[in-house]
Amino acid sequence: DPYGNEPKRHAALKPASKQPFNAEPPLALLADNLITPNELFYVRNHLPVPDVDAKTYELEIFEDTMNKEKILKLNDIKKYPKHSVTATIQCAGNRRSEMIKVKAVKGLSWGQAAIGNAVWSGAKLCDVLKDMGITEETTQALHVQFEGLDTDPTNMPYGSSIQIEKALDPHGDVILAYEMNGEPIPRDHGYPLRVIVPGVVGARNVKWLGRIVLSKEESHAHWQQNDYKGFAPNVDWDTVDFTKSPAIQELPVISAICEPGEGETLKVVNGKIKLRGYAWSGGGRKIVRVDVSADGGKTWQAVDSLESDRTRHPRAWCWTLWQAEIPVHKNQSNIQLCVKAVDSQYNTQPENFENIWNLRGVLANAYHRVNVKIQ
Ligand code: MTE
Ligand code: MO
Repeated sequence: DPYGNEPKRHAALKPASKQPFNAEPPLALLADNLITPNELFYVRNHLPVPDVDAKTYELEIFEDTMNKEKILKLNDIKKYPKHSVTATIQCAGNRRSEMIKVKAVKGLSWGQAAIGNAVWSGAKLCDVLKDMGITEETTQALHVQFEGLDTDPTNMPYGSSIQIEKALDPHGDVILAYEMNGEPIPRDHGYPLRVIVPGVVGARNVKWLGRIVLSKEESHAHWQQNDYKGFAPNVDWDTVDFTKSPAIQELPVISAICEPGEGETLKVVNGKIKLRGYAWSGGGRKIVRVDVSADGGKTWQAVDSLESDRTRHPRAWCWTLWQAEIPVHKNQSNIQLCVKAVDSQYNTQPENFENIWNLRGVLANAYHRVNVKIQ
């Protein structure tokens, strides 16, 4: 049984699938902590979790255009300067369950909690590469491919790739991480080593990292070539050509209301109700504003309370938690709450899912709408 040796999971994680294990925490809990506790961090596994022995673990790095190779043990990686980065990781399919309401899509029906924020510590990939003599001046590689130690029944590992510019940029903060929130990375999240690519879609943050290949070509893996790409709403499974869209890298701006939840009945206090949630943008863009509405998006107000870390654009990898108090009229019984965020490039979110529907249900970042009753 390939799933006979899975790690223990927190009872609060709600599985979207059990084998492979995929689960998200309750949305209300997500807004409690700027740093998501390890045991409540969403889990997205495509394959069984490998059981890796840190003592015998080896990472292979191969540069194809210079024909250079290096093998590193975990202790070799720990000799490089330890760098910590607070980075939010989000699955491309986060909030897919809302897009599904427009029309069916293929993929796990994630709610709004396939996202989390953690402090990741390890060696900077650019330091390790520099040590191998791999720099912008020397390499002709265009992509950095990552392979996991998790394999499918035909022995193919999970894999994906990022662009070389991101990997070599010291301000890109790409990390070979062995710690998550000050602890060894839990098995579900990539023990003993995972690559963290801040600002970039979860799928490229490869867990149980076994091999890195610098190449003129992108990863040939399914998850780079035939998955995690966006398409126009008219493209269906009969007409889709995966070679026609680029692989998703940086994610667009997104936000969600974590509390109240859909269908809740709320008490009005001093003519106002309370909302909390998160907002985040990919590519190191900072959240500069969050707007909320209590009338389905007709009128808006900016929220006063934004909590994040002190990083700036274009290295703002950490999400923003927000809290708002919004006036409501007592004579209304059913209202629709909405949220949209604005990032440091003044990008904002699309109004509805009809315009951004795609067959894989990715990039689901329309306004988050929550219908509630007023007491
Ligand atoms: N890495 C490996 N080796 N295998 C995987 O299945 N899933 C990817 C990515 N890295 C995956 C992987 C996807 S799609 C996401 S969204 C994130 O890991 C999820 O990370 P998490 O489980 O730590 O939240
Ligand atoms: Mo994902």
